Amino acid sequence: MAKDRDIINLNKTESIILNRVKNMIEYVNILTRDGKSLLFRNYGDTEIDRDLLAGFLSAFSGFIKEISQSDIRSTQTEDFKYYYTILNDIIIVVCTDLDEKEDQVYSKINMIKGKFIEKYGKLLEDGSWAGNRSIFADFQKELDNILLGQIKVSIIGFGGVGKTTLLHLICGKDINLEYVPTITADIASYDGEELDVHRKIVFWDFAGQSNFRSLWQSLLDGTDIALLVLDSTFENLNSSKEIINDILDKYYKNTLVIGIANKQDLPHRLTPEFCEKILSSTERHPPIKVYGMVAINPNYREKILGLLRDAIKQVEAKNKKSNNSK
Ligand SMILES: Nc1nc2c(ncn2[C@@H]2O[C@H](COP(=O)(O)OP(=O)(O)OP(=O)(O)O)[C@@H](O)[C@H]2O)c(=O)[nH]1
Ligand SMILES: [Mg+2]
Repeated sequence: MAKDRDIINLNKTESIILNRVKNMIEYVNILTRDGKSLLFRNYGDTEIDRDLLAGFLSAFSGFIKEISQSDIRSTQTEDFKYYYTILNDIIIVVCTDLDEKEDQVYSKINMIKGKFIEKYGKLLEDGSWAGNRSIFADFQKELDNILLGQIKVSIIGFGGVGKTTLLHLICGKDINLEYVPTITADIASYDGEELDVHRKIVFWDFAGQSNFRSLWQSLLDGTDIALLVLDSTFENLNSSKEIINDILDKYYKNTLVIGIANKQDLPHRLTPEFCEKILSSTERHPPIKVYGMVAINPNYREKILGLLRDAIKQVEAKNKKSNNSK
């Protein structure tokens, strides 16, 4: 667990390319040779025709004899394409839209296969598996990581507003009261379990000092959720509107932005409601919601985790909808 929470400087991890291929996988079914489903995961919004699926599965016994362990085969119906491959006594079926690119599906199936072997290969090979399906339940998370990719959360805002402190609060790390300005950006990879997601979450903590601002637009690329952190002063609120006007509204119109009115413990701070009023006068729909925060206070951890949980649900629901309306 600890290794998932390490914060790494971006410079060392420039080679990380976030894997975000538009998801056109309808579902994944992992089953035994005799057609018993071990794990079924639906990624599309399409109602699965269970009868069709059952008929299709029963036909598998015929196909299976012909394929070897390294093969991936496919067959298609009017609406969907079914890819299948075997691993000892296990069959992996991936159902996709007809227009999903074959080489991408192949590479995902190979990743699924590799992960499956890593986790269960020994067990299946030495014959000690007694038919208990529940051991495959935690493979859901691996599937989600492979098929949906990671969730990118960008933490933006001007220098000293508390972005790094907020990241530490989220990750459950010790809070440093001394201000150490971030250089370029830091990335923290976070296991999503605490946030009820089966995907890995990657936080990008931007450097807010003025000499790094020219990087923001490109660093935001691929962001699912942007946390715009304010220090809740009037001056900062006004200049943060520029981040919305000049970058977010121009280049990331569809990215979910959440305002964090930080430093609420200090005197004469603007309320989150006031900040929300000012920020919502920009062109965004839905308007930006703003929440009060004290990032140096560990009691606020549950609050920020709750906000992230809701935001991720919102993003996942939106992704499903847009996949479905193509
Ligand atoms: N009183 C108070 N201080 C805070 C709060 N959040 C952060 N700070 C302090 O504000 C200072 C700056 O915090 P950082 O988290 O480093 O700010 P940052 O936004 O990451 O700054 P850059 O990396 O330069 O962009 C630190 O001294 C923090 O301890 C808060 O909620 N209340
Ligand atoms: Mg910082």
